[in-house]
Amino acid sequence: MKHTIGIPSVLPPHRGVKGYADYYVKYGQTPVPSIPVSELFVGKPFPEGEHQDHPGDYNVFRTTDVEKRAMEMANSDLYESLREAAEVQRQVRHYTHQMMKPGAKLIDVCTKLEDMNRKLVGEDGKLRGIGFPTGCSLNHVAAHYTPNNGDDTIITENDVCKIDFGTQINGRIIDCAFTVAFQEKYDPLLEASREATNAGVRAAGIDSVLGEIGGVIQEVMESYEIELDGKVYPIKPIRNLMGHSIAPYNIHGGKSVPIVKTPDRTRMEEGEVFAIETFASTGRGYIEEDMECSHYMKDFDAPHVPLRLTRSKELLRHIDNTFGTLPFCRRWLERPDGGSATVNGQNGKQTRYLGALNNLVDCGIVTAHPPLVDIKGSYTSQYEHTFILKPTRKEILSRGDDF
Ligand code: 57R
Ligand code: CO
Repeated sequence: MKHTIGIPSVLPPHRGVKGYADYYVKYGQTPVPSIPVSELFVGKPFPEGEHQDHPGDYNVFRTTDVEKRAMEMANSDLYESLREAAEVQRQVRHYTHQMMKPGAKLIDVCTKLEDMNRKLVGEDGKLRGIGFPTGCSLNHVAAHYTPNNGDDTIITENDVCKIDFGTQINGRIIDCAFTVAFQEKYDPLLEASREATNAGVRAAGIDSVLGEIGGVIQEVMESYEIELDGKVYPIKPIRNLMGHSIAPYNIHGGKSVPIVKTPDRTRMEEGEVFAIETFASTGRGYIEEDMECSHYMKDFDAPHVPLRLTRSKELLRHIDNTFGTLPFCRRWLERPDGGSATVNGQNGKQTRYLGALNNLVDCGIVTAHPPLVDIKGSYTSQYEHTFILKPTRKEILSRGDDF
């Protein structure tokens, strides 16, 4: 097969992305990626994301300001970690697009995606690895679904699937998401969240007001409608789901970016990293928790509670060593490596751990994050990008030729 840069040599089998080229072949990567991204850029800088100016007249001075430019030079190590993680994400995304066909088993998609993520990032315990479990939520399920072992769900022609995954280096997490569908009728639903996310990202910058970004997102989202089986539905933002700031080893860094207009006057600040994600729905535009839980996370400010049960103590030690405060899922605990080969070798598998896990949840050390669902019969879509507010400009780290 000949690989021409810029012309897709592989077309996506689904409708959620603009198309993609195996652009990374120009960096020396194999068509099916196999080389850790760090090895592709020895002695060279990692590719940059998309740069945009900070919006607002009051920010115009930044692009040329000597002091702001000097600060940016001083931060290059941080930007290199983020850019490397973002390049891993783009390559994992390209690999994933090819797997998303009707008939694919979701647990296989997630396992292959995660194994590729581990390989390309060069998994090394908590220093570099997966950022959080791979979401592959279907239809009315908006977020926080990944299969537990024994779940044989297969993606079908009629499904709308949100792939949401993370990569981290030195605790710096890149978080991105896109939606997969196979039927043309879903295009407006996908476009609504793709364009709303892009509008939210464009409106974001130093001193942007969070509640106003929500207004921009809402306006774009609500300009869409969709006809499904003869009925026209307005497309709504899911008003209780939000984008979020990202801090080191903390996927939810403390600030939330609403996707509807709110009175929140909190502002974005220089240096912050944000993930803007928008969710479009044909349902009520409001989620609640439902179904079996797969996602868990140790609380960033977990209290130090003396544990009575040996099994709980041992599981907590395993979580501390393997994941720290990064989210994890049940599938990972049940791998031979318990979630990390560098930390546990092939002797990390947790067995009969569910009681201990529930005990850690009851003690307030670990939080359970069950799937978040809109009403049954509805469809939801999601797109998400991670960006950093650098002193002179913002950089949309996760931007690729796919979305
Ligand atoms: O993107 C425990 C995870 N994230 C995995 C990923 O915020 C994340 O609006 C968090 O595993 C935890 C939100 N929640 C309301 C119910 C308050 C969500 C939006 C979805 C998601 C998964 C997310 C959120 N916050 N951080 C990443
Ligand atoms: Co996110």
